[in-house]
Amino acid sequence: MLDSLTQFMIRYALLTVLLVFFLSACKQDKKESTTTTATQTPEKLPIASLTKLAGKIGDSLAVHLSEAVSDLKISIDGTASTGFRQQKDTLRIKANAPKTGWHQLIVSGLNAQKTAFADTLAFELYSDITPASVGFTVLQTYPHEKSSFTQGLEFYKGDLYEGTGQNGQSKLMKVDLKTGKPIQSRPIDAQYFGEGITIVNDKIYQLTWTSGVCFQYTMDFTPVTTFNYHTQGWGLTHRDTTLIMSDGSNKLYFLTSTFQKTAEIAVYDDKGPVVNLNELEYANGYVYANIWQTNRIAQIDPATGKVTGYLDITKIIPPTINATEDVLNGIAYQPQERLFYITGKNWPTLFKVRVSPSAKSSVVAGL
Ligand SMILES: [Ca+2]
Repeated sequence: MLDSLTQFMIRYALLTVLLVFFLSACKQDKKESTTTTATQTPEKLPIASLTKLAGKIGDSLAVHLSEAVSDLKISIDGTASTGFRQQKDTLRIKANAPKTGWHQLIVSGLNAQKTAFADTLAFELYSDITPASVGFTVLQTYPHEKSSFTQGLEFYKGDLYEGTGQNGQSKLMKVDLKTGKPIQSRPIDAQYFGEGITIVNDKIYQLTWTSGVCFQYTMDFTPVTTFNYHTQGWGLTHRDTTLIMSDGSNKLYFLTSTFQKTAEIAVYDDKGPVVNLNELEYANGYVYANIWQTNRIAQIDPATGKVTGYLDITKIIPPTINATEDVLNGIAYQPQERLFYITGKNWPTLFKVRVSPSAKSSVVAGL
Protein backbone atom coordinates (compact mmCIF):
# COMPACT_ATOMS: atom_id res chain seq x y z
CA MET A 1 0.00 0.00 0.00
CA LEU A 2 1.48 3.35 -1.03
CA ASP A 3 1.51 6.08 1.51
CA SER A 4 -0.48 9.21 0.89
CA LEU A 5 2.61 11.32 0.04
CA THR A 6 3.71 8.86 -2.67
CA GLN A 7 0.15 8.74 -4.06
CA PHE A 8 0.10 12.55 -4.22
CA MET A 9 3.49 12.64 -6.02
CA ILE A 10 2.38 10.06 -8.61
CA ARG A 11 -0.88 11.99 -9.29
CA TYR A 12 1.10 15.25 -9.58
CA ALA A 13 3.56 13.72 -12.04
CA LEU A 14 0.71 12.26 -14.16
CA LEU A 15 -1.10 15.61 -14.24
CA THR A 16 2.12 17.38 -15.27
CA VAL A 17 2.71 14.91 -18.12
CA LEU A 18 -0.92 15.30 -19.28
CA LEU A 19 -0.67 19.13 -19.11
CA VAL A 20 2.59 19.23 -21.11
CA PHE A 21 1.08 16.87 -23.69
CA PHE A 22 -2.08 18.99 -23.93
CA LEU A 23 -0.15 22.30 -24.37
CA SER A 24 2.12 20.75 -26.97
CA ALA A 25 -0.90 19.47 -28.92
CA CYS A 26 -2.49 22.93 -28.82
CA LYS A 27 0.70 24.54 -30.09
CA GLN A 28 0.87 22.00 -32.90
CA ASP A 29 -2.79 22.67 -33.83
CA LYS A 30 -2.10 26.39 -33.94
CA LYS A 31 0.96 25.88 -36.11
CA GLU A 32 -0.99 23.63 -38.51
CA SER A 33 -3.89 26.06 -38.52
CA THR A 34 -1.58 28.96 -39.44
CA THR A 35 0.04 26.92 -42.20
CA THR A 36 -3.36 25.88 -43.61
CA THR A 37 -4.66 29.48 -43.66
CA ALA A 38 -1.57 30.73 -45.46
CA THR A 39 -1.97 28.05 -48.12
CA GLN A 40 -5.65 28.83 -48.71
CA THR A 41 -5.35 32.62 -49.03
CA PRO A 42 -2.11 33.54 -50.75
CA GLU A 43 -1.55 37.20 -51.54
CA LYS A 44 -3.40 38.00 -54.77
CA LEU A 45 -1.69 40.28 -57.24
CA PRO A 46 -3.73 41.57 -60.18
CA ILE A 47 -2.97 39.91 -63.47
CA ALA A 48 -4.35 42.71 -65.65
CA SER A 49 -3.13 46.31 -65.47
CA LEU A 50 -3.63 49.31 -67.75
CA THR A 51 -0.43 50.72 -69.25
CA LYS A 52 -2.12 54.16 -69.62
CA LEU A 53 -5.19 55.26 -67.67
CA ALA A 54 -6.52 57.90 -70.10
CA GLY A 55 -7.36 58.06 -73.79
CA LYS A 56 -9.95 59.39 -76.19
CA ILE A 57 -13.28 57.74 -76.99
CA GLY A 58 -12.62 55.11 -79.66
CA ASP A 59 -8.93 54.70 -78.74
CA SER A 60 -7.36 51.30 -78.21
CA LEU A 61 -6.56 50.70 -74.52
CA ALA A 62 -3.56 48.49 -73.75
CA VAL A 63 -3.88 46.08 -70.81
CA HIS A 64 -0.72 44.25 -69.67
CA LEU A 65 -1.18 40.61 -68.57
CA SER A 66 1.38 39.40 -66.02
CA GLU A 67 0.92 35.70 -66.76
CA ALA A 68 -0.49 33.34 -69.37
CA VAL A 69 -4.29 33.45 -69.28
CA SER A 70 -7.14 31.75 -71.09
CA ASP A 71 -10.92 32.07 -71.56
CA LEU A 72 -10.65 35.86 -71.39
CA LYS A 73 -13.76 37.98 -71.05
CA ILE A 74 -14.08 41.72 -70.62
CA SER A 75 -16.90 44.00 -69.59
CA ILE A 76 -17.10 47.80 -69.72
CA ASP A 77 -19.45 49.46 -67.21
CA GLY A 78 -21.07 46.09 -66.55
CA THR A 79 -21.73 45.20 -70.21
CA ALA A 80 -19.84 42.34 -71.88
CA SER A 81 -17.77 43.41 -74.86
CA THR A 82 -16.13 41.46 -77.67
CA GLY A 83 -14.15 44.49 -78.88
CA PHE A 84 -10.72 43.20 -77.78
CA ARG A 85 -7.82 41.13 -79.05
CA GLN A 86 -4.82 39.56 -77.35
CA GLN A 87 -1.25 39.92 -78.59
CA LYS A 88 1.03 37.84 -76.33
CA ASP A 89 1.00 39.61 -72.94
CA THR A 90 -1.04 42.61 -74.13
CA LEU A 91 -4.77 42.92 -74.43
CA ARG A 92 -5.99 45.66 -76.79
CA ILE A 93 -9.47 46.93 -75.99
CA LYS A 94 -11.57 49.31 -78.09
CA ALA A 95 -12.76 52.11 -75.76
CA ASN A 96 -16.17 52.57 -77.29
CA ALA A 97 -18.08 54.02 -74.34
CA PRO A 98 -20.49 56.74 -75.55
CA LYS A 99 -19.75 59.15 -72.70
CA THR A 100 -16.60 60.92 -71.62
CA GLY A 101 -15.28 60.39 -68.08
CA TRP A 102 -14.26 57.44 -65.90
CA HIS A 103 -15.38 53.94 -66.83
CA GLN A 104 -15.07 50.52 -65.23
CA LEU A 105 -13.27 47.69 -67.00
CA ILE A 106 -13.36 44.09 -65.70
CA VAL A 107 -10.92 41.58 -67.18
CA SER A 108 -11.72 37.98 -66.20
CA GLY A 109 -10.74 34.44 -67.21
CA LEU A 110 -8.47 31.63 -66.07
CA ASN A 111 -4.91 32.24 -64.86
CA ALA A 112 -1.84 30.11 -65.58
CA GLN A 113 -2.98 27.55 -62.93
CA LYS A 114 -6.45 27.43 -64.57
CA THR A 115 -7.97 29.21 -61.59
CA ALA A 116 -10.63 31.86 -62.20
CA PHE A 117 -9.59 35.50 -61.79
CA ALA A 118 -11.33 38.85 -62.27
CA ASP A 119 -9.51 42.19 -62.12
CA THR A 120 -11.40 45.48 -61.92
CA LEU A 121 -9.72 48.49 -63.54
CA ALA A 122 -10.75 52.07 -64.33
CA PHE A 123 -9.95 54.26 -67.31
CA GLU A 124 -10.71 57.89 -68.23
CA LEU A 125 -11.99 58.87 -71.66
CA TYR A 126 -11.48 62.30 -73.21
CA SER A 127 -13.64 63.60 -76.05
CA ASP A 128 -12.89 62.45 -79.58
CA ILE A 129 -14.05 65.82 -80.96
CA THR A 130 -11.79 68.81 -81.56
CA PRO A 131 -13.99 71.69 -80.33
CA ALA A 132 -15.05 74.13 -83.06
CA SER A 133 -14.41 77.83 -82.75
CA VAL A 134 -18.00 79.04 -82.35
CA GLY A 135 -18.46 82.43 -83.94
CA PHE A 136 -20.72 85.21 -82.69
CA THR A 137 -21.78 88.69 -83.74
CA VAL A 138 -22.63 91.48 -81.30
CA LEU A 139 -25.95 93.03 -82.36
CA GLN A 140 -26.51 95.50 -79.53
CA THR A 141 -25.25 96.54 -76.10
CA TYR A 142 -27.23 97.46 -72.98
CA PRO A 143 -26.15 98.93 -69.65
CA HIS A 144 -25.46 96.49 -66.81
CA GLU A 145 -25.28 97.45 -63.13
CA LYS A 146 -21.60 97.61 -62.15
CA SER A 147 -22.58 96.66 -58.59
CA SER A 148 -24.01 93.33 -59.79
CA PHE A 149 -21.67 90.39 -59.17
CA THR A 150 -23.51 88.30 -61.76
CA GLN A 151 -23.97 84.61 -60.95
CA GLY A 152 -27.17 83.77 -62.82
CA LEU A 153 -28.86 85.25 -65.89
CA GLU A 154 -32.03 84.01 -67.57
CA PHE A 155 -34.98 85.17 -69.65
CA TYR A 156 -38.45 83.94 -68.70
CA LYS A 157 -41.56 84.88 -70.68
CA GLY A 158 -39.66 87.78 -72.26
CA ASP A 159 -38.31 89.26 -68.99
CA LEU A 160 -34.70 89.26 -67.82
CA TYR A 161 -33.83 87.87 -64.36
CA GLU A 162 -30.46 88.04 -62.62
CA GLY A 163 -29.01 86.50 -59.48
CA THR A 164 -25.94 88.04 -57.85
CA GLY A 165 -23.33 86.91 -55.33
CA GLN A 166 -21.10 88.07 -52.44
CA ASN A 167 -22.14 87.71 -48.80
CA GLY A 168 -24.30 90.67 -47.80
CA GLN A 169 -24.78 91.79 -51.43
CA SER A 170 -26.52 88.78 -52.98
CA LYS A 171 -29.86 89.46 -54.66
CA LEU A 172 -32.53 88.07 -56.90
CA MET A 173 -33.61 90.67 -59.45
CA LYS A 174 -35.95 91.26 -62.37
CA VAL A 175 -34.04 93.67 -64.58
CA ASP A 176 -35.19 96.32 -67.06
CA LEU A 177 -33.21 95.36 -70.16
CA LYS A 178 -33.11 98.92 -71.58
CA THR A 179 -31.71 100.61 -68.44
CA GLY A 180 -30.06 97.72 -66.59
CA LYS A 181 -31.88 98.84 -63.43
CA PRO A 182 -33.79 96.38 -61.24
CA ILE A 183 -37.59 96.43 -61.58
CA GLN A 184 -37.85 94.12 -58.59
CA SER A 185 -35.15 93.05 -56.15
CA ARG A 186 -34.97 90.74 -53.15
CA PRO A 187 -31.82 90.54 -51.01
CA ILE A 188 -30.60 87.21 -49.61
CA ASP A 189 -29.60 86.88 -45.96
CA ALA A 190 -25.93 87.83 -45.48
CA GLN A 191 -24.97 84.27 -44.46
CA TYR A 192 -25.61 83.12 -48.05
CA PHE A 193 -23.56 83.77 -51.20
CA GLY A 194 -26.01 83.75 -54.13
CA GLU A 195 -25.21 81.69 -57.22
CA GLY A 196 -27.02 80.42 -60.35
CA ILE A 197 -30.72 80.94 -61.04
CA THR A 198 -33.28 79.30 -63.30
CA ILE A 199 -37.06 79.46 -63.70
CA VAL A 200 -39.30 76.43 -64.34
CA ASN A 201 -43.13 76.46 -64.37
CA ASP A 202 -43.35 79.86 -62.66
CA LYS A 203 -40.96 78.84 -59.88
CA ILE A 204 -37.60 80.62 -59.48
CA TYR A 205 -34.65 78.59 -58.17
CA GLN A 206 -31.54 80.29 -56.73
CA LEU A 207 -28.46 78.38 -55.62
CA THR A 208 -26.02 79.35 -52.87
CA TRP A 209 -22.30 78.74 -53.17
CA THR A 210 -21.23 76.71 -50.13
CA SER A 211 -24.38 76.49 -47.98
CA GLY A 212 -25.94 73.50 -49.80
CA VAL A 213 -29.25 75.39 -50.00
CA CYS A 214 -31.36 76.31 -53.03
CA PHE A 215 -34.15 78.84 -52.51
CA GLN A 216 -37.39 78.51 -54.45
CA TYR A 217 -39.60 81.58 -54.99
CA THR A 218 -42.87 82.44 -56.73
CA MET A 219 -42.67 84.89 -59.64
CA ASP A 220 -43.29 87.80 -57.23
CA PHE A 221 -40.16 86.71 -55.26
CA THR A 222 -42.08 85.21 -52.31
CA PRO A 223 -40.03 82.35 -50.82
CA VAL A 224 -41.81 78.99 -51.18
CA THR A 225 -39.37 76.39 -49.91
CA THR A 226 -35.71 75.35 -49.91
CA PHE A 227 -33.88 72.31 -51.26
CA ASN A 228 -30.56 70.82 -50.19
CA TYR A 229 -27.68 69.42 -52.23
CA HIS A 230 -24.33 67.89 -51.32
CA THR A 231 -21.98 69.75 -53.65
CA GLN A 232 -21.11 73.40 -54.02
CA GLY A 233 -23.66 75.43 -56.00
CA TRP A 234 -22.31 77.32 -59.04
CA GLY A 235 -24.48 77.47 -62.19
CA LEU A 236 -28.10 76.47 -62.81
CA THR A 237 -30.26 76.08 -65.93
CA HIS A 238 -32.94 73.66 -67.11
CA ARG A 239 -34.01 71.44 -70.02
CA ASP A 240 -37.81 71.10 -69.95
CA THR A 241 -38.45 70.45 -66.24
CA THR A 242 -35.03 68.93 -65.54
CA LEU A 243 -32.67 71.19 -63.61
CA ILE A 244 -29.00 71.17 -64.68
CA MET A 245 -26.44 72.28 -62.07
CA SER A 246 -22.68 72.86 -61.99
CA ASP A 247 -20.46 72.80 -58.88
CA GLY A 248 -17.13 74.18 -60.12
CA SER A 249 -15.81 70.79 -61.19
CA ASN A 250 -16.24 69.28 -64.68
CA LYS A 251 -19.54 67.67 -63.62
CA LEU A 252 -23.06 68.63 -64.62
CA TYR A 253 -25.86 67.23 -62.45
CA PHE A 254 -29.38 66.56 -63.75
CA LEU A 255 -32.01 67.03 -61.03
CA THR A 256 -35.75 66.79 -60.64
CA SER A 257 -37.66 69.94 -59.68
CA THR A 258 -37.26 68.83 -56.03
CA PHE A 259 -33.47 68.33 -56.35
CA GLN A 260 -33.37 64.55 -56.68
CA LYS A 261 -30.36 63.66 -58.86
CA THR A 262 -31.34 61.60 -61.91
CA ALA A 263 -28.05 61.65 -63.85
CA GLU A 264 -24.69 63.36 -64.18
CA ILE A 265 -22.10 63.85 -66.91
CA ALA A 266 -18.40 64.64 -66.78
CA VAL A 267 -17.39 67.31 -69.30
CA TYR A 268 -14.27 66.79 -71.41
CA ASP A 269 -12.70 68.20 -74.52
CA ASP A 270 -9.99 66.42 -76.50
CA LYS A 271 -7.29 67.63 -74.05
CA GLY A 272 -8.92 66.42 -70.80
CA PRO A 273 -11.52 67.35 -68.17
CA VAL A 274 -12.97 70.87 -68.46
CA VAL A 275 -13.25 72.13 -64.88
CA ASN A 276 -14.62 75.33 -63.33
CA LEU A 277 -17.94 75.11 -65.18
CA ASN A 278 -19.87 78.09 -63.87
CA GLU A 279 -23.02 79.95 -65.07
CA LEU A 280 -25.07 77.79 -67.43
CA GLU A 281 -27.64 78.11 -70.18
CA TYR A 282 -29.45 75.31 -71.98
CA ALA A 283 -30.41 76.17 -75.57
CA ASN A 284 -30.96 74.31 -78.83
CA GLY A 285 -29.79 70.94 -77.51
CA TYR A 286 -26.56 72.20 -75.90
CA VAL A 287 -25.53 73.32 -72.43
CA TYR A 288 -23.50 76.54 -72.64
CA ALA A 289 -21.17 76.99 -69.66
CA ASN A 290 -19.06 79.97 -68.65
CA ILE A 291 -15.65 78.66 -67.60
CA TRP A 292 -14.60 80.52 -64.47
CA GLN A 293 -11.59 82.84 -64.83
CA THR A 294 -11.46 82.45 -68.59
CA ASN A 295 -12.93 84.33 -71.54
CA ARG A 296 -14.49 81.15 -72.88
CA ILE A 297 -17.96 79.66 -73.00
CA ALA A 298 -18.06 75.91 -73.63
CA GLN A 299 -20.78 74.42 -75.84
CA ILE A 300 -21.46 70.97 -74.36
CA ASP A 301 -23.39 67.97 -75.68
CA PRO A 302 -25.37 66.93 -72.58
CA ALA A 303 -25.84 63.38 -73.90
CA THR A 304 -22.12 62.60 -74.04
CA GLY A 305 -20.21 65.20 -71.97
CA LYS A 306 -18.19 66.27 -75.03
CA VAL A 307 -17.34 69.93 -75.62
CA THR A 308 -18.43 70.55 -79.22
CA GLY A 309 -17.22 74.14 -79.41
CA TYR A 310 -15.89 77.20 -77.60
CA LEU A 311 -16.93 80.83 -77.82
CA ASP A 312 -13.95 83.08 -77.13
CA ILE A 313 -15.30 86.46 -76.05
CA THR A 314 -11.90 88.13 -75.38
CA LYS A 315 -12.59 90.85 -77.95
CA ILE A 316 -15.63 92.20 -76.09
CA ILE A 317 -14.22 92.21 -72.53
CA PRO A 318 -14.90 95.73 -71.19
CA PRO A 319 -11.53 97.52 -70.82
CA THR A 320 -12.43 99.13 -67.47
CA ILE A 321 -13.03 95.99 -65.40
CA ASN A 322 -10.78 94.25 -62.87
CA ALA A 323 -9.88 91.31 -65.09
CA THR A 324 -9.00 89.01 -62.15
CA GLU A 325 -12.27 89.23 -60.21
CA ASP A 326 -14.77 90.57 -62.71
CA VAL A 327 -14.78 87.62 -65.04
CA LEU A 328 -17.18 86.58 -67.76
CA ASN A 329 -20.20 85.00 -66.05
CA GLY A 330 -23.71 85.40 -67.37
CA ILE A 331 -25.34 83.86 -70.40
CA ALA A 332 -29.06 83.90 -71.15
CA TYR A 333 -30.91 82.68 -74.26
CA GLN A 334 -33.88 84.69 -75.51
CA PRO A 335 -35.98 82.08 -77.36
CA GLN A 336 -38.32 84.54 -79.14
CA GLU A 337 -35.32 86.36 -80.66
CA ARG A 338 -33.15 83.21 -80.84
CA LEU A 339 -30.29 85.33 -79.47
CA PHE A 340 -27.96 85.15 -76.49
CA TYR A 341 -27.23 87.85 -73.91
CA ILE A 342 -23.77 87.81 -72.31
CA THR A 343 -22.27 89.74 -69.40
CA GLY A 344 -19.82 89.35 -66.51
CA LYS A 345 -19.35 90.08 -62.81
CA ASN A 346 -19.57 93.84 -62.26
CA TRP A 347 -19.41 94.51 -66.01
CA PRO A 348 -20.90 97.82 -67.21
CA THR A 349 -22.31 96.16 -70.33
CA LEU A 350 -24.70 93.41 -71.39
CA PHE A 351 -24.14 92.17 -74.95
CA LYS A 352 -26.85 90.86 -77.26
CA VAL A 353 -25.19 88.37 -79.61
CA ARG A 354 -26.08 86.04 -82.43
CA VAL A 355 -24.20 82.78 -82.07
CA SER A 356 -23.32 81.13 -85.36
CA PRO A 357 -22.66 77.43 -85.63
CA SER A 358 -19.25 77.52 -87.27
CA ALA A 359 -17.93 80.95 -88.34
CA LYS A 360 -14.99 82.56 -86.56
CA SER A 361 -15.78 85.01 -83.75
CA SER A 362 -16.50 88.51 -84.96
CA VAL A 363 -17.62 91.76 -83.41
CA VAL A 364 -19.47 94.74 -84.82
CA ALA A 365 -17.03 97.52 -85.70
CA GLY A 366 -16.96 100.40 -83.25
CA LEU A 367 -18.01 98.47 -80.11
CA1 LIG B 1 -28.12 81.37 -67.53
